[in-house]
Amino acid sequence: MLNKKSPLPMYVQIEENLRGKIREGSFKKGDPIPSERELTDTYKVSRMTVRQAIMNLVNEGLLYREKGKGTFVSDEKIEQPLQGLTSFTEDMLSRGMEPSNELLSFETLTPSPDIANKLHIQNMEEVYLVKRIRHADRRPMAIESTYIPVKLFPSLTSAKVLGSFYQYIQEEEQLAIGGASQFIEAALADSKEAELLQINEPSAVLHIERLSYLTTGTPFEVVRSTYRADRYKFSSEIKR
Ligand code: 16G
Repeated sequence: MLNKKSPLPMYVQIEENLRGKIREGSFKKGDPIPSERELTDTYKVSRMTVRQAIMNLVNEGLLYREKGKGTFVSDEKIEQPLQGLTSFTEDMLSRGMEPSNELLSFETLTPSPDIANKLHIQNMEEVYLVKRIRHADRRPMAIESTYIPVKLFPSLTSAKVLGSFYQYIQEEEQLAIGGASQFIEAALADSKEAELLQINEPSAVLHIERLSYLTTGTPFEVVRSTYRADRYKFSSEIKR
Protein backbone atom coordinates (compact mmCIF):
# COMPACT_ATOMS: atom_id res chain seq x y z
CA MET A 1 0.00 0.00 0.00
CA LEU A 2 2.92 2.32 0.73
CA ASN A 3 5.57 3.18 -1.80
CA LYS A 4 8.97 2.48 -0.28
CA LYS A 5 10.71 4.16 -3.23
CA SER A 6 8.76 7.39 -2.88
CA PRO A 7 10.67 10.44 -1.65
CA LEU A 8 7.76 10.98 0.75
CA PRO A 9 8.58 9.59 4.20
CA MET A 10 6.53 6.56 5.21
CA TYR A 11 4.75 8.39 8.01
CA VAL A 12 3.59 11.07 5.56
CA GLN A 13 2.20 8.38 3.26
CA ILE A 14 0.38 6.80 6.21
CA GLU A 15 -1.07 10.19 7.15
CA GLU A 16 -2.34 10.62 3.57
CA ASN A 17 -3.84 7.15 3.60
CA LEU A 18 -5.61 7.72 6.93
CA ARG A 19 -6.86 11.12 5.76
CA GLY A 20 -8.34 9.43 2.68
CA LYS A 21 -10.12 6.83 4.82
CA ILE A 22 -11.66 9.59 6.94
CA ARG A 23 -12.67 11.56 3.84
CA GLU A 24 -14.31 8.53 2.18
CA GLY A 25 -16.05 7.64 5.44
CA SER A 26 -14.43 4.22 5.96
CA PHE A 27 -13.33 5.69 9.31
CA LYS A 28 -16.34 7.52 10.72
CA LYS A 29 -16.42 10.60 12.96
CA GLY A 30 -16.36 9.63 16.62
CA ASP A 31 -15.20 6.06 15.85
CA PRO A 32 -11.89 4.63 17.04
CA ILE A 33 -9.16 4.05 14.47
CA PRO A 34 -7.36 0.67 14.51
CA SER A 35 -4.75 0.15 17.25
CA GLU A 36 -1.06 0.92 16.70
CA ARG A 37 -0.41 -2.81 16.44
CA GLU A 38 -3.05 -3.29 13.75
CA LEU A 39 -1.75 -0.30 11.78
CA THR A 40 1.80 -1.64 12.08
CA ASP A 41 0.59 -4.89 10.49
CA THR A 42 -1.45 -3.13 7.81
CA TYR A 43 1.30 -0.79 6.67
CA LYS A 44 4.24 -3.14 7.41
CA VAL A 45 6.21 -0.43 9.16
CA SER A 46 7.60 0.08 12.65
CA ARG A 47 5.46 1.26 15.54
CA MET A 48 7.52 4.46 15.66
CA THR A 49 6.44 5.31 12.11
CA VAL A 50 2.76 4.65 12.87
CA ARG A 51 3.06 6.72 16.05
CA GLN A 52 4.59 9.65 14.15
CA ALA A 53 1.73 9.64 11.62
CA ILE A 54 -0.93 9.47 14.34
CA MET A 55 0.73 12.19 16.38
CA ASN A 56 0.72 14.52 13.36
CA LEU A 57 -2.99 13.87 12.71
CA VAL A 58 -3.76 14.46 16.40
CA ASN A 59 -1.86 17.75 16.28
CA GLU A 60 -3.76 18.68 13.13
CA GLY A 61 -7.05 18.00 14.96
CA LEU A 62 -8.23 15.24 12.63
CA LEU A 63 -7.84 12.61 15.35
CA TYR A 64 -8.08 12.88 19.13
CA ARG A 65 -6.92 10.66 21.95
CA GLU A 66 -8.92 9.74 25.01
CA LYS A 67 -6.91 8.53 27.96
CA GLY A 68 -7.15 4.78 28.36
CA LYS A 69 -9.63 4.46 25.46
CA GLY A 70 -7.73 4.97 22.23
CA THR A 71 -7.56 7.30 19.26
CA PHE A 72 -10.72 8.50 17.56
CA VAL A 73 -11.75 10.40 14.45
CA SER A 74 -12.64 13.98 15.47
CA ASP A 75 -16.08 15.39 14.96
CA GLU A 76 -16.42 18.55 12.99
CA LYS A 77 -15.99 21.63 15.14
CA ILE A 78 -19.06 23.39 16.43
CA GLU A 79 -19.39 26.67 14.59
CA GLN A 80 -20.55 29.34 17.01
CA PRO A 81 -21.69 32.66 15.50
CA LEU A 82 -20.43 35.63 17.47
CA GLN A 83 -23.54 37.68 16.86
CA GLY A 84 -26.69 36.70 18.75
CA LEU A 85 -26.82 36.19 22.49
CA THR A 86 -27.76 32.58 23.03
CA SER A 87 -27.36 30.14 25.90
CA PHE A 88 -25.39 26.93 25.82
CA THR A 89 -28.63 24.95 26.10
CA GLU A 90 -30.19 26.79 23.13
CA ASP A 91 -27.00 26.41 21.08
CA MET A 92 -26.84 22.65 21.55
CA LEU A 93 -30.57 22.05 21.02
CA SER A 94 -30.52 24.07 17.79
CA ARG A 95 -27.81 21.70 16.51
CA GLY A 96 -29.73 18.60 17.43
CA MET A 97 -27.31 17.82 20.26
CA GLU A 98 -28.30 16.96 23.80
CA PRO A 99 -27.08 19.47 26.41
CA SER A 100 -26.33 18.39 29.96
CA ASN A 101 -24.51 19.93 32.91
CA GLU A 102 -22.28 18.58 35.59
CA LEU A 103 -22.48 20.87 38.59
CA LEU A 104 -19.03 21.13 40.17
CA SER A 105 -20.05 23.62 42.85
CA PHE A 106 -22.72 26.12 43.82
CA GLU A 107 -21.73 28.56 46.56
CA THR A 108 -22.40 32.03 47.87
CA LEU A 109 -19.45 34.33 48.53
CA THR A 110 -18.31 37.92 48.63
CA PRO A 111 -16.79 38.79 45.26
CA SER A 112 -13.37 40.12 44.38
CA PRO A 113 -13.30 43.90 43.68
CA ASP A 114 -13.00 43.11 39.97
CA ILE A 115 -16.16 40.97 39.85
CA ALA A 116 -18.09 43.43 42.10
CA ASN A 117 -17.08 46.27 39.83
CA LYS A 118 -18.20 44.45 36.67
CA LEU A 119 -21.54 43.50 38.25
CA HIS A 120 -22.05 47.07 39.55
CA ILE A 121 -22.43 45.86 43.15
CA GLN A 122 -20.69 46.71 46.43
CA ASN A 123 -17.84 44.48 47.60
CA MET A 124 -19.89 43.20 50.56
CA GLU A 125 -22.85 42.19 48.41
CA GLU A 126 -22.90 38.46 47.88
CA VAL A 127 -22.72 36.62 44.60
CA TYR A 128 -23.38 33.02 43.65
CA LEU A 129 -20.46 31.24 42.09
CA VAL A 130 -21.70 28.42 39.90
CA LYS A 131 -19.16 26.03 38.36
CA ARG A 132 -20.45 23.75 35.66
CA ILE A 133 -19.06 21.43 33.02
CA ARG A 134 -21.20 21.80 29.92
CA HIS A 135 -21.69 18.63 27.90
CA ALA A 136 -23.02 18.05 24.40
CA ASP A 137 -24.13 14.49 23.69
CA ARG A 138 -22.39 13.56 26.97
CA ARG A 139 -19.00 14.89 25.90
CA PRO A 140 -17.46 17.83 27.78
CA MET A 141 -17.31 21.03 25.71
CA ALA A 142 -16.61 23.77 28.23
CA ILE A 143 -16.14 24.63 31.90
CA GLU A 144 -18.00 27.71 33.14
CA SER A 145 -17.64 29.74 36.32
CA THR A 146 -20.60 32.10 36.60
CA TYR A 147 -20.83 34.96 39.11
CA ILE A 148 -24.41 36.16 39.71
CA PRO A 149 -25.59 38.85 42.17
CA VAL A 150 -27.66 37.16 44.89
CA LYS A 151 -29.92 40.18 45.28
CA LEU A 152 -31.08 39.84 41.65
CA PHE A 153 -32.06 36.19 42.00
CA PRO A 154 -32.62 35.39 45.70
CA SER A 155 -34.51 32.21 44.76
CA LEU A 156 -31.76 30.68 42.62
CA THR A 157 -30.80 27.13 43.66
CA SER A 158 -28.32 24.52 42.51
CA ALA A 159 -31.19 22.46 41.05
CA LYS A 160 -32.12 25.36 38.77
CA VAL A 161 -28.63 25.74 37.29
CA LEU A 162 -28.54 22.04 36.52
CA GLY A 163 -30.89 23.14 33.76
CA SER A 164 -30.69 26.37 31.77
CA PHE A 165 -29.87 29.55 33.67
CA TYR A 166 -31.21 31.75 30.84
CA GLN A 167 -34.49 29.83 30.80
CA TYR A 168 -34.80 30.36 34.56
CA ILE A 169 -34.23 34.13 34.11
CA GLN A 170 -36.79 34.45 31.34
CA GLU A 171 -39.48 32.00 32.37
CA GLU A 172 -39.34 31.92 36.17
CA GLU A 173 -38.09 35.42 36.87
CA GLN A 174 -39.82 36.95 33.84
CA LEU A 175 -36.81 39.16 33.12
CA ALA A 176 -35.51 40.02 29.66
CA ILE A 177 -31.88 39.48 28.70
CA GLY A 178 -30.53 42.45 26.77
CA GLY A 179 -26.97 41.91 25.65
CA ALA A 180 -23.40 41.10 26.61
CA SER A 181 -19.81 41.96 25.90
CA GLN A 182 -17.14 39.30 25.75
CA PHE A 183 -13.47 38.59 25.23
CA ILE A 184 -12.00 35.46 23.69
CA GLU A 185 -8.35 34.55 24.30
CA ALA A 186 -6.21 31.58 23.37
CA ALA A 187 -4.60 29.58 26.18
CA LEU A 188 -3.18 26.18 27.03
CA ALA A 189 -5.34 24.09 29.34
CA ASP A 190 -3.90 23.76 32.84
CA SER A 191 -3.93 20.29 34.37
CA LYS A 192 -7.28 20.81 36.14
CA GLU A 193 -8.96 22.07 32.96
CA ALA A 194 -7.45 19.23 30.92
CA GLU A 195 -8.77 16.68 33.41
CA LEU A 196 -12.29 18.14 33.48
CA LEU A 197 -12.48 18.52 29.70
CA GLN A 198 -10.89 15.08 29.14
CA ILE A 199 -8.20 16.43 26.87
CA ASN A 200 -4.47 15.81 26.80
CA GLU A 201 -1.90 18.19 28.16
CA PRO A 202 -0.85 20.44 26.52
CA SER A 203 -4.01 21.24 24.55
CA ALA A 204 -5.24 24.55 23.23
CA VAL A 205 -8.38 26.00 24.79
CA LEU A 206 -10.29 29.26 24.46
CA HIS A 207 -10.86 31.41 27.49
CA ILE A 208 -14.00 33.49 27.21
CA GLU A 209 -15.15 36.14 29.63
CA ARG A 210 -18.69 37.38 29.19
CA LEU A 211 -20.48 40.19 31.00
CA SER A 212 -24.22 40.07 30.35
CA TYR A 213 -26.94 42.53 31.25
CA LEU A 214 -30.73 42.68 31.31
CA THR A 215 -32.69 44.98 28.98
CA THR A 216 -32.79 47.42 31.91
CA GLY A 217 -28.98 47.65 31.69
CA THR A 218 -28.42 45.80 35.00
CA PRO A 219 -25.48 43.36 34.73
CA PHE A 220 -26.57 39.87 35.82
CA GLU A 221 -23.58 37.60 35.18
CA VAL A 222 -19.84 37.51 34.75
CA VAL A 223 -18.93 34.20 33.15
CA ARG A 224 -15.40 32.87 32.83
CA SER A 225 -15.30 29.85 30.62
CA THR A 226 -12.82 27.47 29.10
CA TYR A 227 -13.86 26.01 25.77
CA ARG A 228 -12.21 23.08 23.99
CA ALA A 229 -10.39 24.55 21.00
CA ASP A 230 -10.61 21.22 19.20
CA ARG A 231 -14.43 21.35 19.32
CA TYR A 232 -15.17 25.03 18.73
CA LYS A 233 -14.67 27.67 16.10
CA PHE A 234 -16.24 31.11 16.19
CA SER A 235 -17.64 32.82 13.13
CA SER A 236 -18.92 36.27 12.28
CA GLU A 237 -20.40 38.11 9.30
CA ILE A 238 -18.53 41.26 8.43
CA LYS A 239 -19.33 44.00 5.98
CA ARG A 240 -17.29 46.78 4.54
C1 16G B 1 -23.44 30.38 27.46
C2 16G B 1 -22.82 31.72 27.85
C3 16G B 1 -22.93 32.00 29.32
C4 16G B 1 -24.33 31.75 29.83
C5 16G B 1 -24.80 30.39 29.44
C6 16G B 1 -26.22 30.14 29.87
C7 16G B 1 -20.79 31.95 26.42
C8 16G B 1 -19.37 32.19 26.34
N1 16G B 1 -21.39 31.83 27.58
O1 16G B 1 -22.65 29.33 27.85
O2 16G B 1 -22.61 33.35 29.50
O3 16G B 1 -24.36 31.87 31.24
O4 16G B 1 -24.74 30.23 28.03
O5 16G B 1 -26.53 28.81 29.49
O6 16G B 1 -21.41 31.87 25.41
P1 16G B 1 -27.74 28.01 30.03
O7 16G B 1 -28.97 28.86 29.88
O8 16G B 1 -27.78 26.78 29.21
O9 16G B 1 -27.47 27.71 31.50
